[in-house]
Amino acid sequence: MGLMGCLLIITVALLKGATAESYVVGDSLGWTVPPNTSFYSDWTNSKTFHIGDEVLFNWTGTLDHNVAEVSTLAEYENCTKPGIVYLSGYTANLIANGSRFFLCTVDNHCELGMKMIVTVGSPTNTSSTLAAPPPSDSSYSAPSLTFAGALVSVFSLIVVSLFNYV
Ligand SMILES: [Cu+2]
Repeated sequence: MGLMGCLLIITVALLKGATAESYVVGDSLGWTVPPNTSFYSDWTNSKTFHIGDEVLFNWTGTLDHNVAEVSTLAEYENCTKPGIVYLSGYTANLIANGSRFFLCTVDNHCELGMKMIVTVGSPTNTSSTLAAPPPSDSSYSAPSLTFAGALVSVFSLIVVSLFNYV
């Protein structure tokens, strides 16, 4: 692959990084009882979520699973079952900084690791077990988006310069 090809890929990767992402939870496994209890935390740890991204919960066998959201880490750790559950195809839109706690309420799936914390920015609602995060500032997202835009602009300039050089 030539230099031009490399530069093109780099440019595309950078532009992609600056736009909202849509993630399929668990990738090819989907949302199901995982092979091990750290599967979904490993999955979220491999991602960096931003405001505007969305996570899509997909599984086969409509009533075999569901997705529900609890509001605190304690509820999450206790596998609390809220009244509202969603079916396959549910999309959670990440519209604010903080942590969101998802789990399946079918049987003991949650205890088996079918649970997931999605965090945008600094963790929140993580009272006891995790270190207390600094107070989150709702205006923080604006400068970070601007920064991402600036970063892309700078890299675009570099890429254009390199193209001229080639
Ligand atoms: Cu389940």
